[in-house]
Amino acid sequence: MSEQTAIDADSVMRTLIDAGFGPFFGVPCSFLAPLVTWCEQNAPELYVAANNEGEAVAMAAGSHLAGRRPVVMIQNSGLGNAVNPFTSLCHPMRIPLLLLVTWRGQPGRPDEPQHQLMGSVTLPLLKLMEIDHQLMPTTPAAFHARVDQLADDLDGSGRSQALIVPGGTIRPQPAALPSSTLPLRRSVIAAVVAALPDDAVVVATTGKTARELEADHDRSANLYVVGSMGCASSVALGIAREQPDRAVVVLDGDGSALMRLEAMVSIGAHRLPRFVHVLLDNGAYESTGSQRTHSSNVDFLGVAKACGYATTRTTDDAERAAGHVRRALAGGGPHLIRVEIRVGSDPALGRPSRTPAQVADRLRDSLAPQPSCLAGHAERR
Ligand SMILES: Cc1ncc(C[n+]2csc(CCOP(=O)(O)OP(=O)(O)O)c2C)c(N)n1
Repeated sequence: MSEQTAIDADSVMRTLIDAGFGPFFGVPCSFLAPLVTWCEQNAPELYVAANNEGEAVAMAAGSHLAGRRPVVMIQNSGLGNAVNPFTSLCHPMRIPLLLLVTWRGQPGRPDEPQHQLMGSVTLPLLKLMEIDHQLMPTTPAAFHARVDQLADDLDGSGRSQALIVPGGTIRPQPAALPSSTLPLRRSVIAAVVAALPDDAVVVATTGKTARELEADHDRSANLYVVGSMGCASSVALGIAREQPDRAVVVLDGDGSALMRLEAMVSIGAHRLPRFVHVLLDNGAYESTGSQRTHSSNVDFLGVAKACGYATTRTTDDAERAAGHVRRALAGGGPHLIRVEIRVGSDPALGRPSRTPAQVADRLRDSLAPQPSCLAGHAERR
């Protein structure tokens, strides 16, 4: 789809609002960024930022019960997070929602490996969940006609309906970025990595964090959690439980941490001495267009303490962050180090050159007991 055939965010949003739709519950995808930007600029009260897609569906369900005609705007990757509230909340209660679902990994169009499987099962998955779906029209007139029809169908059927949004469907909308003197994520990552011993495992969250770590500091004990947003700290916990003497460092984002805040409960409960959770907090989902997260409303240090983290630190300085990491590695964890950073990255930032499976194999090899350790183990037995 070329930009000439793309529909503009203003037409989309005004048509939906005029037809009585709203509020709009969502988690960003870069394909939907212009719609979120439109809301932030024109009607901030109409956009409700959810922390994960299941929460977006549940809030929308409540909104429908309260007499509104809500819309859920999500990436197809997040359909995975939304299956339960669709199948066991909206379906039994006959709560019809309008969804705008992006189509990352659309068959026949190049995309990242983490989108490939969900891209090919998106339409069958919607069908299995009894959610009718069609491609989003790309002209204002066709969109208008479709929305009128959808409004009637939703009211009459009790079944949710989805408009599928392939890349390039919605014309880009420029978003203003706040100016700031905070450090960039890239410089914090550099300082933290320089503070680590060679055998430290570094697990990076999805989006630009993983991409910057790979671009600047690729090493065999790194794991780039390019998909499953929010799961990086849980993957790291699974590793650290098996090798509690090894330094395990998570490079997390605020949006990622908020998507699965429950991970902090398990991390706190495990009391692993050399587990270091570095939270790179830019207050935004930078990787999808810098939409605001709820981070400014969240006391991450307070949450971590309440969950049982042994130490919590916050800083807005890369070298101080590295100092906190060095001290944390002496033990007594788990540790949370929140680093305030600003939005910003190299527009030419690359994509991982190895496949996720190659990266996983390489990490598995570097975590495997070395022959000399095995020999020692055998002697002790
Ligand atoms: C389940 C799911 N929902 C949405 C996305 C789209 N997505 C990719 S990266 C990202 C933003 C991550 O934000 P944060 O962790 O704060 O890191 P930042 O991009 O700011 O570095 C989003 C929303 C996704 N990959 N998976």
